[in-house]
Amino acid sequence: MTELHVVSHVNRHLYEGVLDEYFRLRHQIYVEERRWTELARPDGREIDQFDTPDTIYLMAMEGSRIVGSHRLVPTTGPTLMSDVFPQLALRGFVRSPFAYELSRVFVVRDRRGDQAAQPRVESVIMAGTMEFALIEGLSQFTIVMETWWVPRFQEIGWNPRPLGVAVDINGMSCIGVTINVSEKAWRETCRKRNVDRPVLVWNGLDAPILGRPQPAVLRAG
Ligand code: COA
Ligand code: U4Y
Repeated sequence: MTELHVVSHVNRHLYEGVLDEYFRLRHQIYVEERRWTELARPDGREIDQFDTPDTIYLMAMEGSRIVGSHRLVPTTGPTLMSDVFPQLALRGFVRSPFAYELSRVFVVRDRRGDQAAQPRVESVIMAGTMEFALIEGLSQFTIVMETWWVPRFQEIGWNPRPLGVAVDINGMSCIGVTINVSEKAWRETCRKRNVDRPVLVWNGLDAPILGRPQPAVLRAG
């Protein structure tokens, strides 16, 4: 089965080759396939201002081949929602050490849909993303997404809550949402998508990896 590797600044030295291939794949998928041309770069790597040392990548791997990925950006710093599309969060955007923004989810072409792998790579990514959040004690995801994701999320037991109304962005109907992390949502994703075990791989990391800010009372002395 496809495995989902957790990659942070702590273990990225173990994934240098993989990461370079990852940014090339993003260029192929987002710039060439989806035609999000504002993301084009002359070096053929799609890297933006949210690829920082604080970013966490969940890499779907078949052996040494990347077959998909998901990006997690802390909401305590700049995010797509706060810095690029604040108009999507009329109710105000989330800033919390317990909330991460999800973006750049993809599956390589020959692994999409039902035919390629069982469970589907996309299922492993979604189940593994919820698994990651539960292990790390996160409470929420925020997402800037095209509206066609809403029924897809509902199908797997995630319950997107709109932060505003849908807005046209580059010809696409987009919306800002939050999604609560819960064991129930993880179980539902696994059940609906035939994922029968945890999928995360923590090479060179001791889970959980995210430092939590200590309450003031503990910092004092
Ligand atoms: N617009 C509308 N619906 C889309 C879509 C798009 N650009 N891309 C996928 N879908 C929906 C469709 O309902 C599709 O069903 P269909 O077969 O009836 O068209 C369904 O998703 C399944 O998509 P598919 O591509 O077969 O497989 P998947 O579930 O394995 O992977 C993605 C889904 C989105 C991960 C994959 O299509 C992908 O990597 N796309 C390119 C990257 C991307 O656009 N990511 C999302 C924005 S960050
Ligand atoms: C960036 C400027 O689709 N523009 C940027 C930057 C809307 C537009 O955002 C542009 C991206 C995720 C991009 C496009 O025209 C779904 C999803 N997310 C998009 C993303 O980038 O991941 C953003 C909305 S698309 O050109 N744009 N980046 N500066 N830096 C999704 C995530 C997780 C899931 C499911 C769906 O679990």
